[in-house]
Formats: sequence, structure tokens, C-alpha cells
Amino acid sequence: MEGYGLFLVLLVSALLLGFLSVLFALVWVFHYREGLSWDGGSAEFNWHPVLIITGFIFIQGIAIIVYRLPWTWKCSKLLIKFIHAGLNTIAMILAIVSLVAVFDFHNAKNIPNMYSLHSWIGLTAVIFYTLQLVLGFAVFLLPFAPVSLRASLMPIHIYSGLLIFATVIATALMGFTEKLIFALKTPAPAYSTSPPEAIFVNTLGLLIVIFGALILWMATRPHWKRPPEQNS
Ligand code: ASC
Repeated sequence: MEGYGLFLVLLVSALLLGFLSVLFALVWVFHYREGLSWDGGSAEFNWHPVLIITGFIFIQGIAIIVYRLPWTWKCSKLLIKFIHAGLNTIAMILAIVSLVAVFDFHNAKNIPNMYSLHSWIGLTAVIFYTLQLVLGFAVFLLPFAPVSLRASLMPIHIYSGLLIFATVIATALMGFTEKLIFALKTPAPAYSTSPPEAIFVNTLGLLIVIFGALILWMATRPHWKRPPEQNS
């Protein structure tokens, strides 16, 4: 358990950043925007950032590092796999609901869909995340795949998972910028004049980047890996 103390410091920092990001998302939509509801208006759109930050960033980040929590090393590997798959399933459902909120809002307001780079990369990320989840379930959780297939797919599963997570964070940053440019123009104070909402949401972007940096660091240190098969 080399550097276990450092791992705990990074974990607690990541959890605080994750909770703070969700809190910032809620303050953004309730204090600066129209709140939350499901009525075809802006308050329906607001589910999009809240559910993406909660599910697709925070919960996905935790799902990535569950195997590395030292106190789970005594638990069966199968149980941790279920937790990993369960958290990712919750994240996928929240991401899909958040997309439905955006399409529904756009269609109600006659706003075109799928023209921005944010929407192209974001929808691609949700599709690949779903594929990753289905493939991961079939290969690593169900008892049918031979160990040789599991071993050859594992590096691809890890690489794809980290790539999707980083892509989701980049997509959220594009989304913040888009929303601020759309929302902060006359009669509202322009984005370019740095009103409080702009500073607040830029700060949220920074929090998410640091959260992602910590998760990716914890997930890629070989010495913090779960020890091989104490019981599997
Ligand atoms: C699994 C599992 C592992 C890997 C290994 C192949 O499903 O529990 O540790 O795949 O068997 O890399």
C-alpha cells in the first residue's frame, strides 16, 4: 500500500471537489437561472448541466476509482465489479435523461439540435459510454467470456473509459462557454464584461478540470492498483 496516505488525501480532495461541483451547478441554476422543472422551458434545460455534472462527471469519476479504494480489497472482486457497473449505469441513465431534457427544450422552443461541436462530441461520448457499459457487462461481469478474451480487452476497456471520462469533461467546458455566451448578452450584462454568473461558472469549469485531473491520476498509478486476486 505504497503512498496510501497520499491516496486518501487525493480521494478526499476529489470527493470535496465533486460535491462542490454539484453544489455549484445547483447554485447556478437556482440562483442565476430559472431553477428546475419539466415544462419545455429554460428550467427544463437546466436539468442538463445538473444531471451531467452529478452523474456523468461526479458519479462516473467515482466509478472509475472504486477498484482502488484500499478498504475494498478485502471484498470480493465480483462485488466491486457490481458497484463499478452499478455506478456507471446510474451515470448513463442520468446522462440520457439530461439529453432528453435538452432535446425536449429545443423542440418546444424551435431551437435547432446537434449543430454545435459540444453536441457532436457530447452525443458521441454518451453513445460510446453506453457501448462500453454493455460490452464491459458482457465480457467482465457475466461468467461466459474466457480469461484470454478478458485479458486482451482489459487494456482497451481501461483506455476507452479514461478517454470517455476526459472527453466528457472537455464537453462540459464547451457547454459552459456556449451557455454563457447565449445567456449573457443584451439585455443581460455581456459575458465579455465578466458579470458574477460568468466568474461563477468559469470557476465551476476549473473545479471540474481539477476533479478530473485527480481521478485520472489516481486511476493511472500502478502502485495503487487492487492487489491481484486475494479472492475473486
Ligand atoms: C476480469 C477480471 C480481471 C481481468 C482478468 C483479465 O474480468 O476480474 O482481473 O478480467 O481476468 O485481465
